[in-house]
Amino acid sequence: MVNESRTFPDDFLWGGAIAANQAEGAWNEDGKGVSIADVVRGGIISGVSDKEIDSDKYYPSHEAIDFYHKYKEDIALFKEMGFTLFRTSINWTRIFPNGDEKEPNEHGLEFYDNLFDELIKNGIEPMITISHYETPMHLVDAYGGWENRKLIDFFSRYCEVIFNRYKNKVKYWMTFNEVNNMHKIPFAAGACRIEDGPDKLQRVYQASHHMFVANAMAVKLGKEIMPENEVGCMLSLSAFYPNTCDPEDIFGAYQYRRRSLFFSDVMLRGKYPSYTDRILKEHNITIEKEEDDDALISENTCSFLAFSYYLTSTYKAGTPIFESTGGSMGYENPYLENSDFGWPIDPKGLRYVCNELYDRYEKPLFVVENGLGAKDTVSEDGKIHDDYRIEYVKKHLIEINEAIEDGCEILGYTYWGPIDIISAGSGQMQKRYGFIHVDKDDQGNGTLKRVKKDSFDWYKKVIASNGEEL
Ligand code: BGP
Repeated sequence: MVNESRTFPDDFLWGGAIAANQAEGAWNEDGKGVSIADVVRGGIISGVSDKEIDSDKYYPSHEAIDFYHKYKEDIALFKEMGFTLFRTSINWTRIFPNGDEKEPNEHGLEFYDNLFDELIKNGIEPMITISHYETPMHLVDAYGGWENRKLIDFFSRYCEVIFNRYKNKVKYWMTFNEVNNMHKIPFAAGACRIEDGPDKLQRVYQASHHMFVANAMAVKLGKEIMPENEVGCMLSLSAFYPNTCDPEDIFGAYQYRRRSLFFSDVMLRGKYPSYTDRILKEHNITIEKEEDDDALISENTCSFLAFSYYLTSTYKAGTPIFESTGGSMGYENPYLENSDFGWPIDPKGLRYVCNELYDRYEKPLFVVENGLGAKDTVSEDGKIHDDYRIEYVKKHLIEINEAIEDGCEILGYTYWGPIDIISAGSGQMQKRYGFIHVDKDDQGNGTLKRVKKDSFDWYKKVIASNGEEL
C-alpha cells in the first residue's frame, strides 16, 4: 500500500550536501596543507595519486567550483530553495595542514567560522563531516595513514579543536565519510596505500580498528565538550539483493551486506559483532588492540546513523566477498533502469534500506547523500531542463516518506550535490548532480557562473510544502 496523504515530520530537515574537497578549491590558500584529494588526478575514489604535485597536471580539487570564495553567493541560492540544513565537511588540512601539529591554523578556523555564520544568518544549520576523504597527505607519507595508531591522537586533537570552536554553531557531526569504503577504496576512506594482496584484509581490519577507536574518542569528546550536540557515523549503504532466489545467492548477499554493516554494528552497538571471529579466523587476521579499546568503543557509541544511498547491486554466488576491492557495482538488475553513468536507479531500495537499518539499530537515520549524477545539457534558451532529476528525487522522497510511515525515525534529507561539484568517482564536472549549474568543464575551463536548473524551483516547492507537494 502506498500512503496518499504524504506528511513529513514538522521538524524534518531539508537541504543539500557537499564535501570541501569537491567544492572549495583554494587548495593551498591561507595556510592550507595538502590533503589526499589534492594529489589525485581524476577522482579521489578512483584517480591516480601522485607523490608530488606536478604543476603541468590538472588536479580537480585545486580549484573545484571555488566555493571557498563564492560561498556567499551559493548560500543565497540555498536559502532561496529554503534549505534548513546544509552538510559539508571541514577540510582537515585547513585546520591542521600536516595533521600532526600541536596548534591549529587560525586562518582555516576563521574560514569555517565565516562559512557557518553565513549559513546560520540565512536560517540554515550546518551539518559537518569531520573527515570526507581529506586526510592530510603528510599523515600518509610519514605514518602510513590509518594503519598507524598514532592517527587516533591526531584525529582526536582535530576533533577537540573543532568541537570547542564550533559547538554553538554545529549540532550534527559525522566522523568518517562512508567509513565502510575501507574495503573498496582504502586510500580515500582510510588514507592508507593498501593494494590487493595476501595481507590486504589484515591491513584493512587493523586500520578500521584504529578508526573505530578514533570514532569512539570523537563521541567521548563530543559528550564532554558539547553534550547538547550529536556525533554520528556515516556509511555508504546502497542495498545488496541476491541475484536470484538460489540460496547461495541469498546467503552470499547477506554476507556481502555484513561486510558493510560490520562498521555500523561496531560504531552503533559498541562491540565487534558475533560474526567477526569467524571472518578473522578464516582470513588469518589478528587485530591488535590496546587494553582500553573495547571499553572505549562500548561506552561511546554514535547517536545516529547517516548514510549515502544512490543505487542497489545484486550479488551472485561465487563473487569473492572479502578478497575483492570493488563490489559496489554488482550484476545488472533487469527490473531497474540505469543513470547516464550506469548506476541502477532504485527508489524502493531506499525504503528497504531505511527499514533494514532501523530494524537493526533503532537509532535515528539521516539520509545525507542521494542524488542523480547526469549529463545535463544547456538548452538554447540558456536553461537546463532536468525533469529526469526531478523524477529521481521525487521517487526517492516518496520512499523516504513510506519508510517514515513504516516507523523509521528519519531526521532529514540532504540531496547530494545541490550545486554541481566535481565527482568523487571520476574527478569530472560532467557528472552533474546540481539544482544549480556551474559553468565548468572536465578540463577545468569555464566561468564558474551559477545558473538555476528547472529542479531548483521544484525542490524549493518541495521544501516549502514540507514534502507534501512533490
Ligand atoms: C559518495 C561520496 C561523495 C560523492 C558521491 C557521488 O561516495 O561520499 O563524495 O561524490 O559518492 O559520487 P560521484 O561523485 O562519483 O558521482
